[in-house]
Amino acid sequence: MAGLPLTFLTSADRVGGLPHSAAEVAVAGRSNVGKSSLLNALADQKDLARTSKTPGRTQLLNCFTTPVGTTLVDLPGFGYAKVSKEKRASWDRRMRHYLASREPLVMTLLLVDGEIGPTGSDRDMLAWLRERDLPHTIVATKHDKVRSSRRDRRRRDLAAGCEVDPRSVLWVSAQRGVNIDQLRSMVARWLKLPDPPAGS
Ligand SMILES: Nc1nc2c(ncn2[C@@H]2O[C@H](COP(=O)(O)OP(=O)(O)OP(=O)(O)O)[C@@H](O)[C@H]2O)c(=O)[nH]1
Ligand SMILES: [Mg+2]
Repeated sequence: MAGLPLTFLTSADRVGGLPHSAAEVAVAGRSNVGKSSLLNALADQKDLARTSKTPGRTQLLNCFTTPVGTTLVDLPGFGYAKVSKEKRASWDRRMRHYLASREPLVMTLLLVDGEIGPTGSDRDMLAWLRERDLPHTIVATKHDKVRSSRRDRRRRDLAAGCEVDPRSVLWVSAQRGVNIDQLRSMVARWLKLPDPPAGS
């Protein structure tokens, strides 16, 4: 499947600044977990979303649109320790307010670092989503960073930490393209994108 047809539309500092949407998917996760990199991999575009070695790069609600009027939002990362408490609290509020109030939101991808996750802040986020019955899918990132001999164990530990079945965790690598096609099909369905022509 080809890259998802996503175009940058706007960066909003609050939910009210986002456009009308027929259906929206959000990408959430700790700072530096690989949200923006994953988005670029899904779209098969190098610089669609800005990525950085410095955590805390994405601070606004970055909105991308599709040709069918649906949208995808790259959220600010949570749990970044190196900014002031106030700043962290303000990003966190913005993100939770968005998740709790954004009407077109049909799915949140909760990214967990495949090498180290889930952390306490990941588990907090997961509990918060579950409490509110918000639809979410756990996506583990950075598959390429874990040695193949360790992956089964890592998958089991990650799933146990998230209290889900190991088989339900999709583990991707934005860098190597691992399982990106599978995630693309899932996101395409949520975003109501037409099936690609056979053979493409
Ligand atoms: N090895 C490897 N590194 C990755 C992968 N995905 C992301 N990274 C690296 O992880 C770092 C953070 O990636 P970003 O995509 O900017 O992370 P983010 O979650 O958007 O971070 P914030 O915007 O700060 O919340 C960068 O140095 C990326 O190159 C991956 O699949 N494999
Ligand atoms: Mg980012």
